[in-house]
Amino acid sequence: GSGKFFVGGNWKCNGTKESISKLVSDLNSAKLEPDVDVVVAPPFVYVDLVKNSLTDRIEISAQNSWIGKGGAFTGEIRLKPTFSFLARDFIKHFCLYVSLTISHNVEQLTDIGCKWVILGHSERRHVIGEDDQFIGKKAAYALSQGLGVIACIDAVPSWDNVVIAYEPVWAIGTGKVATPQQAQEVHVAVRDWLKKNVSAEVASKTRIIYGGSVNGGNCAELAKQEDIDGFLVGGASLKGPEFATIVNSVT
Ligand code: G2H
Repeated sequence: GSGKFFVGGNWKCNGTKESISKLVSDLNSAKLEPDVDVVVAPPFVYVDLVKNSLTDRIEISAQNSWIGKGGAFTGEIRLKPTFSFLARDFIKHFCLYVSLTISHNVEQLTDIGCKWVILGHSERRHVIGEDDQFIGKKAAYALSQGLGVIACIDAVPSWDNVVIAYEPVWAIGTGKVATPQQAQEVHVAVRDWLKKNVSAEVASKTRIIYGGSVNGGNCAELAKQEDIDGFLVGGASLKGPEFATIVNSVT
């Protein structure tokens, strides 16, 4: 695999103050392998609660961000990323998240302590109707923050904080997980794509993680695959002990 194992918990649109406080306290008391990057993405309304109560061992992600500066955009959330990239080619071919680190400028997300944002989730594309162009705009805004807009991803200024998640749409929230072989095959294809379109170095360093019905029972076999560098977990990330099992499946 590439780099440090990465496990993200995407809580999606779930939880109440009560259930989230319980989840946070379970995560705070869970024993987590030290050599794994662990990130959780709470619903926006609970980000502050989570930030203030969750151990610093776990970083916080947003589940979405607006395409530009703040202003008259009812219901949207702004950020100011240090970089991003236009992932159109990927988005066309794969069900994908782009996670990127955001800067220390005081914008809403950073103001409340978010370090990551998820962009391009298929639920936002298929259910909410975000298209490649709109997702591209979000990425373009990020790029406009002093970094220039790129139309192809070989101009990404830095890949150090980019994590790519492969999620077969039929496996999202369905309980049907990809076989380790199926996932491995696609991860290799994504890595090859990076190699051809970006560089061999980026291909070997970028973490490619799997998402889609990952749980405490199937994570170990998946984690053994050479090109699976971590997971993005939905349903099972709502249960603290099970999420910890997934974090600790690092091989
Ligand atoms: C797929 C996944 C979250 P679940 O979106 O990455 O959700 O694990 O519930 O299939």
